[in-house]
Amino acid sequence: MEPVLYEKTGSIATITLNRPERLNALDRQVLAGLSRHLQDVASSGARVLVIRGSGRAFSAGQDLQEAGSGELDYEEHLQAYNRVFEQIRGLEIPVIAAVNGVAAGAGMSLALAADYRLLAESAVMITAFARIGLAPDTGMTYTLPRLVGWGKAYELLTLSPNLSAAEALELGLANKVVLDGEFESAVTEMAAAYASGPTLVYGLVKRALDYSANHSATEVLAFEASIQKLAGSSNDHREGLAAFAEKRPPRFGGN
Ligand code: LHQ
Repeated sequence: MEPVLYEKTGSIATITLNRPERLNALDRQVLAGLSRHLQDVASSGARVLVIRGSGRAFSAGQDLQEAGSGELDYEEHLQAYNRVFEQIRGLEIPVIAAVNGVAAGAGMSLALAADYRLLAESAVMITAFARIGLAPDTGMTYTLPRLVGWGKAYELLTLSPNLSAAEALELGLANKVVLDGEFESAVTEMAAAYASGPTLVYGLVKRALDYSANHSATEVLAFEASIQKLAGSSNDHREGLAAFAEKRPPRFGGN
């Protein structure tokens, strides 16, 4: 069984972590597959990527059997995780984490690396690292405080509570929570909404938010002006103006 699946339907790409019997725990093979498929996505012409898990989990994080085998040099192993984080953050198209069940440790880190998190009502988020005597990794100390604030990030990384989907939503870790029975259709609907949007602009939004995370207001203003120049000469902007004038919904081509 392939540990990571890749599928492209129209302009929607989907990567599925596929070790359901291990709650989609991440090992070297999974990380290599994930990285390869993220590479495929970048050149596929897809306009949105969905990352999800098979079975009842999103991902339980690092495979603890592999971690316990004594074969891993953690610093070296983290390069594989870091590459995946950088690949997700480097994609210009929206990345939706479709969190169908538990997301723990580096599994939660992957969900936080995505641009939009859609959770099933029964999903659970657990930072998990400190529970097994580990420090956070895979970008969680970058994403988590930016999503929930410094103090809450400290609390979640030290006490490692099981966060329900409702709690995740309240904290800003989830963008949307839907009933378990409506999860599949909600994922498809959200992916389709992004895939028919002004994809070029979505890429610029991602760059601008990344940029604003560590630049001054003056620098951010200049960056905004530079990307607006790009957006302003896009087909989608022309289409947006035409649709407004003609009082009809826009048909964005993503360019
Ligand atoms: C698993 C796992 C798993 C293997 C469930 N591995 N089998 C770390 C080290 C090195 C460098 C890089 O970075 C990292 C980062 C990290 O990700 S550290 C955090 C690692 N993850 C965890 O500590 C979470 C461990 N799992 C759990 O605490 C529970 O399984 C959760 C809360 C996720 C789910 O609990 P349950 O719903 O009660 O399921 P379960 O525990 O019964 O798990 C089902 C099966 O999946 C079970 O196998 P079995 O043969 O007994 O049916 C588990 O052993 C297996 N499994 N997580 N990470």
